[in-house]
Amino acid sequence: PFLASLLTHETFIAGNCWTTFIDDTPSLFGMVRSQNRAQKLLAYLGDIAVNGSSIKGQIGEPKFKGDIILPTLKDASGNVIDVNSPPPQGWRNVLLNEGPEGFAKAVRKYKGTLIMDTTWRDAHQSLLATRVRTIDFVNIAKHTAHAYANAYSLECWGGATFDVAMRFLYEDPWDRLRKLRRLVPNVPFQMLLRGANGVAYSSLPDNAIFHFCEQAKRNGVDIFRVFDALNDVDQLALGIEAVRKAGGVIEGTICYSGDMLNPKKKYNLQYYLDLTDKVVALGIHILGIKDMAGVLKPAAATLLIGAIRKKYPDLPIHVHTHDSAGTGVASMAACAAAGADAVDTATDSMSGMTSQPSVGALLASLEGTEQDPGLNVEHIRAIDSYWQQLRLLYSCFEAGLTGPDPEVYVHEIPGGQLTNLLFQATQLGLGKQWAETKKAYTQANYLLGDIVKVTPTSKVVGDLAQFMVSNKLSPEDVIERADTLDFPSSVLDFLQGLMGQPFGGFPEPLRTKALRGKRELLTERPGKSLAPVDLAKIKSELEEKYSFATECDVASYNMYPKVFADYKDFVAKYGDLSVLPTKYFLAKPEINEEFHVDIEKGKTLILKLLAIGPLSEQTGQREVFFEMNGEVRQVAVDDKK
Ligand code: 3PY
Ligand code: ZN
Repeated sequence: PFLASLLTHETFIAGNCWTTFIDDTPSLFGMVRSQNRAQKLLAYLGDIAVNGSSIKGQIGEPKFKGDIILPTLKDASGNVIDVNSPPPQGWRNVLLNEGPEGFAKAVRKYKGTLIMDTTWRDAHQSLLATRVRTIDFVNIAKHTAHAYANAYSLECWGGATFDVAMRFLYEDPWDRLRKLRRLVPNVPFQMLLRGANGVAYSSLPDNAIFHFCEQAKRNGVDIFRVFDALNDVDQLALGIEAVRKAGGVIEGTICYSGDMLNPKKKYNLQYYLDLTDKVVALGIHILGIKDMAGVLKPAAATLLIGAIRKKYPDLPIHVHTHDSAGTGVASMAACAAAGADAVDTATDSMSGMTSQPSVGALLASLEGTEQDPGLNVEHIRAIDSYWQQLRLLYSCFEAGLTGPDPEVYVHEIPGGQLTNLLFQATQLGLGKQWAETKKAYTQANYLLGDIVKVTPTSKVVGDLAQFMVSNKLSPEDVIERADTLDFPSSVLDFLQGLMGQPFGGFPEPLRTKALRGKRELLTERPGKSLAPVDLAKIKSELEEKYSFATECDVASYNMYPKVFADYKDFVAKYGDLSVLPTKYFLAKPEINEEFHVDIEKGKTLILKLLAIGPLSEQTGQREVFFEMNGEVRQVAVDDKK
């Protein structure tokens, strides 16, 4: 039966995607195992009907539960564009034809400033707790391939999305990547790689990072933005080598911190120029500048990009920012004018505040200049009409941001973390708590030596700040009592050197007092002392446990062993829920409301929730009745309330 499934499978017949075919097509094995996917889906829907959603971080139900209307794109003569027709050639075609070096040269030569759209990764990571699901990207993917055909790239993978997909959305991040890749052949896909940490929060053995990057490239990533949270060049070098070996475009990245315009601050122009020299020496295709907190003011942008451009006339520069202070558009326009080749924006309704600056606002700012990014404004707006609806569908993950926070220039909290900390403080119901958290964050940063703050070092500073708030500790208290305080483990990890070496060294006497001689201090990158993982052994163990495992599964397991195992258990119980429309993933349907789920290609379930039965005192369960393709089905559900 396996061979028959294989030989008759449409992808096999079409001869597409052969390299990832087995990874790509778990349904082959599903057919063999003949799981009852429909029954599993009903078990999930029944659980939601009785107990409500249990998705972490969800508050209430979506504001908008109507049908999502897809946009219509029109050509210059007003004719509707068939988005099923092949999209125009884009920068990915340049990459496929010319390779990473040729791509980098062509980007540098291009007159305008190109756009990377972050809507599929950083924008929802920063605004909606990374909760946007695969199905909602898939539904707009073909339109996006047409509208963003001249974009530098679409950021769609990596960062927190990998972890959150499995942990909270019960989705396979690799499946998302492959599905989108098939729908968007023309625009490069970009991911965020946390250097020697891959997409995890701490260093992994080197061979796990090499293996991960190989799978990422094979399954659809083109450009890898590689950074290290302390700008530790040894940590960066490892990630860069892994991308080179995988054949990806290396966007070697420096993280921007502090305020270059203030001569009293630690990170000045000379620091960034020296760092750029070291990163360029590693052999990169593109230089990334990552302003994760949105603290690169326009004048600093002009100075920094101008200086790097002067020193490296042929080096393509790509700048990332967040709009937390409200200055993102001005800063990106300044970068463009100073010679940046690409800058980051998000679709308008997913932009602003802790997300990236608005694409529409930047296009308007660059219109009529030499830096015009060459995107069709009407198409870009049409795509945004989709995201306006999606923002409301995901309203239950909003953190309640109401406007820009120029105080970011003081506390320097990265975009995603700012939203997170605000959400947590609001949940505690204390307005005062938020002001205290921000103040403590600033103090914690200085206690730790004014470090570069981005995942995972931003978590160290955040953890210390929360520790100070909840224990009512002043900075002086922390220093004085460091030898007796029970510090969060992330703080000890950082002080030990498990996240690399900070510029200017570790803070003393805090380090010695806090560690109390109990941990061995690291002076080299942590991955150097980690034994390689036995990839073949992990694969066979996973195969034994789940009867089937791919190289992508091995990579997921290496990054997050427990999260991966929990995800697999969830799927064994409820099936692959990535096919379920989001409103039914987050909330129960109305009684008798008909809805459709494309459970697999060519197989659609037509469903209705008919009734929720009374609570049985004996079993603690309720019977939930559905109509499925015209037949009544019932499931018994534990009432957890
Ligand atoms: C991540 O590492 O997820 C980030 O977005 C850092 O900015
Ligand atoms: Zn970011």
